[in-house]
Amino acid sequence: MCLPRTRPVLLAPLCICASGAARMVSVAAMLWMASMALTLLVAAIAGAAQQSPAAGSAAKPNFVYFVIDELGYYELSMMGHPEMRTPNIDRLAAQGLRFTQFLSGSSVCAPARACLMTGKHSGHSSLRTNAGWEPIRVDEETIASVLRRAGYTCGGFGKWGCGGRGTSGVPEKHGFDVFFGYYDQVHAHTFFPTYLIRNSQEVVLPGNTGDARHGKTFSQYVIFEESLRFLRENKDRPFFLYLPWTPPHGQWGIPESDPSWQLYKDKRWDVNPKMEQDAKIYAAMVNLVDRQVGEVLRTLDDLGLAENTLVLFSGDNGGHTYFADQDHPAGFFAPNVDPKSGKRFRGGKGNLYEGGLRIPFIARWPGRIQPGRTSDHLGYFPDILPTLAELAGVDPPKDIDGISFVPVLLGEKAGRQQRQHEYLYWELGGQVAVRQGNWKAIRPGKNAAWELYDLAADIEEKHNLAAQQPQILQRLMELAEKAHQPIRPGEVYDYQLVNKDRTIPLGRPPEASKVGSIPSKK
Ligand SMILES: [Ca+2]
Repeated sequence: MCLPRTRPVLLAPLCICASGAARMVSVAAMLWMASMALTLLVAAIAGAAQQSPAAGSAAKPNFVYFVIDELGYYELSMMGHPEMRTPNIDRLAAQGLRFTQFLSGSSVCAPARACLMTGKHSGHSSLRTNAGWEPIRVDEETIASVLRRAGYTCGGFGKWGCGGRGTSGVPEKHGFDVFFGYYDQVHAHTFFPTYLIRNSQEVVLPGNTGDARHGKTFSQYVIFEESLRFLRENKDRPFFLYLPWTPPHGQWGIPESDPSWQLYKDKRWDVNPKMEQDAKIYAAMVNLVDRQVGEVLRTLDDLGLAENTLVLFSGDNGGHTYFADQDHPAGFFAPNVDPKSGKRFRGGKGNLYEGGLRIPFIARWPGRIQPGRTSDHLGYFPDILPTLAELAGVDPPKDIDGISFVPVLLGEKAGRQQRQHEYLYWELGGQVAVRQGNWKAIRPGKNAAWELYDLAADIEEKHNLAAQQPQILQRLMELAEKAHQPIRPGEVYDYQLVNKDRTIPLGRPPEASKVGSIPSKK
């Protein structure tokens, strides 16, 4: 900062060095120059220190990432959805870049989150089922542990899903300075738990009795307030704020006084009456999330952080066909149906057709990402880790499958071309899918025949080309075989603790058929 002011002064003594009388001046000038050189050296060292990860340079961008549980590709008002009201998310997209084919790492919560956090696809990840308590391995790097190496403070607020308490997957052992909310996904099946968890310690929510749908303390309000508190407390250092919020995932319960509930409680829909209340709460929760997204963005503005913060927004898996019936086979809110064209991504949450994988994905960074655009870049959850690592100036782990999409975000300013995936890969139970360019091969079940689709011509995956294009199918099947490695799972250290979070918050033992297996010590 002081260099421009000192330079003219430095030049003046040098100009009068011609005479003997000036020699004294010359010696003085040399001494002065030496002292200046020392000053500059100290300044340079100080500057370097400021840019070092440990010192936390203001030049490093902050990251805020909203991952909204179950939010479907078309469940935003900007996509033309007739019922959802999402003005703040719509504005976020208008100020940034919306991706049209950014895909989840899996089509259910936990495996998707494992791919997101570790940068690996589901043929390499350590967590591939959706039991909800299963852990990633203790030695695995995550987005948070990588960013922490770059000097970031990392906070997570919401639903973790990469390892219950008492396992090798707890977030505070994977780079998070603080994680507050639900660790086990079954715990997250109620918005009125008796407690939430902060860094593996229980935090009691006053007035909740264990009733899954009613209570005095609505967890999302508390999680939201903690999210904002983290922002304010860490405004002066580079941070990663991870917001895997649970709404609009069920079970559905919302405070009667909530403003978003007021918008929907009197709706008269032709939904199955048994599901009407839940459907209204679902829609209210989408609006509630939007309100809270708006609050976070306002807080970034108020703290003067918006310009130096990359905000990412996505769902976690493809839209669920919630509240489906005979009249609404694609789900009452049709999360995978384009309201404008009527075209539908096939399937939904739980399978590997496009409906299970397509998620809304938005990136905003004022001054860095050109606003108001869409991108058809083909990417998925494993790409987030290397992207944030590159922007933070730190090397990602070598064993990841993701590819940084910084050139897509920054355009020419990135200074290089975007690398593309040779292929993308998914597995879930007996299902397998592999995509190369616009070709997608899918085996929808363990004993099912392989199918092949050309997504450029057939986004609805209606025309199976397996018989017409056997060579292409063969190539994709070989890629799938190459991509799969046997799972190396994490460890459970305390079975009692794992079980506690799956049962006590609900006030009753979970139904095995609904929540998956419960671990027991062998
Ligand atoms: Ca989910």
